[in-house]
Amino acid sequence: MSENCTTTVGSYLASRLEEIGLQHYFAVPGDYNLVLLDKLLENKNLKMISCCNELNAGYAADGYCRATGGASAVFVTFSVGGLSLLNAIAGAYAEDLPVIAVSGGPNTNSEAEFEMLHHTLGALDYDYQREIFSKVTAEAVTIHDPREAPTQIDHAIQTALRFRKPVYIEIACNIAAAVTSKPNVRSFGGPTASDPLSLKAAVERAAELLNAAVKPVLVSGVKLRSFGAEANFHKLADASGYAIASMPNAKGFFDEQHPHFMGTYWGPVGSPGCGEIVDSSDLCLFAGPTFTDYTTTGHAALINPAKIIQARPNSVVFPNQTFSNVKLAEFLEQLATKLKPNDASMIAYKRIQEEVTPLRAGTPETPLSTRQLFSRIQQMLGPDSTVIAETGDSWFNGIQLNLPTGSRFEVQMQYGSIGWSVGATLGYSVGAPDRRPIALIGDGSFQLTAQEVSTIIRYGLKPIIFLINNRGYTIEVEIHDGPYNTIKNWNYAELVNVFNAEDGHGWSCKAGTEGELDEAIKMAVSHNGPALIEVLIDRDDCSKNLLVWGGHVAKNNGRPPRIS
Ligand code: DPX
Ligand code: MG
Repeated sequence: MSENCTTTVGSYLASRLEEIGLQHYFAVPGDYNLVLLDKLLENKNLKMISCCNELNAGYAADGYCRATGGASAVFVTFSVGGLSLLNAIAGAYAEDLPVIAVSGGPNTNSEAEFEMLHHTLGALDYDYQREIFSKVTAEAVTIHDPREAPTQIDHAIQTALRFRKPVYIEIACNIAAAVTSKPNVRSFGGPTASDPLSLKAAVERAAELLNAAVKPVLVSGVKLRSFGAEANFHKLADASGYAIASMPNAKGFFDEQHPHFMGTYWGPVGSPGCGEIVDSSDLCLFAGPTFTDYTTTGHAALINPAKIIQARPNSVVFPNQTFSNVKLAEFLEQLATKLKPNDASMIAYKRIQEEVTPLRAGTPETPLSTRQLFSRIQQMLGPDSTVIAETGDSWFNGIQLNLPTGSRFEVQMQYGSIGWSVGATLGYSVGAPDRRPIALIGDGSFQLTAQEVSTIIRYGLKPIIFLINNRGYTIEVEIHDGPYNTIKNWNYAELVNVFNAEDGHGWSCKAGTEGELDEAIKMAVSHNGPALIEVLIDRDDCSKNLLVWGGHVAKNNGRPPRIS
């Protein structure tokens, strides 16, 4: 190869990451990826964010995808790093986030020489990490031959962007600096287009049924964002005049200030009046839904397959007909041009809509309750806020917030891995520097990934973290209680000083009363750096919705085995 058309494998990957819009990547070093990291550092348009551990780096990459709407990348060493990263990548798979997971790998000579290696299982197996990752990614490749690197890297990146799923790239440690072709001009498209015939037929069928329905309703689902269909869902909402609901894991994808927005459709724990209108509708279009035990409150939501149309990322499913290869965004956009406006469901909702009475604050000395905490958080929200709600009671309280136009909401409801939000808050803050994340994190969840607050401090990011100290795994208490739901208490607020050490600018305090909380919020909002408020909440203080939801989920988990 002549000099001007060559580069190294590591630099090739860096250039492609830059090309698809990344400005940062998350990394933990180890001897199998050090040369690769050297090559990445040579690219001055990409910034390395060094994390405390690989799981958190993976969660940060998840948060970065959510913030930018694009891909992210995370770099780890072999096995000890990779297998620690695995859970976060499984989460990204479940949540449709294109995280590019890159691991250093054994020297290409090791296999040929039957060499036993450190950090491995102590067996002559060099492929197990790729095999394991192949279960939680859309593509998993190992690069051993630098001449193949461009094809393998491009294919993996294209797969991540097209299918909105993570991919795994393993680069042998002696290949990262090996010579390969420079990246050549090409495009990396997102999801492919629909089959035109199928799209047309699906749109016509949907329009025919919806235009004939008496009280049609629209519900937004979680796949809308990953598959680039949020804007077209808004177009459809405007064109149809129907009442609109959001599924809980799609909160924030549809403007909650839209005049036709009813609230969250979540079975018995949904917004008052909303479930009644959806369930009594004669035809409901769900756009990008997932009907799981969690999103349907243990299947207590009355989803009647005979009365719904499901627009999925790649197909449209009618009560007794399916159209394949129809892309969600295209379907919604075309349907918007074909619907007759019909506000019958909205009129019905208005008749039963409940007035929201604002909660009156107590005295400054009143011990803090979850309700008062969330009424204060409600007042903090503006168009540049993003609420990041960890698994736990934060889901139920967070989902009840009324989001102003522009504000966003993040939840990992499909995967629900506690500790996610600390890393995700880091990655989100890096990916969206103009927004101010407000993270709602329970004490139990925080204990899994707490050290990543140190990285938030290290890079001078500015999230506000509410650390909700209710002395236990309260959501589990409501599903099924036992001694395992009590956790060791920590002085959470003091951790910020531990992580600040000599050069950090994190701020923190504890708040046990309403007055202390008001003071703490003022300080946190004006602090030009990360802030953590540890709020002291009674162990039994949880939202009514958690109690109801926990009962339904427990019943669903408790179904007896079918032994014939
Ligand atoms: C567990 C959950 O303190 O929140 O509001 O007190 O419930 P609440 P905390 O953060 O506790 C969370 C806890 C233990 N789930 O109640 S939701 C099981 C679980 C999980 N993910 C992982 N391990 C265990 N969801 C990684
Ligand atoms: Mg707790």
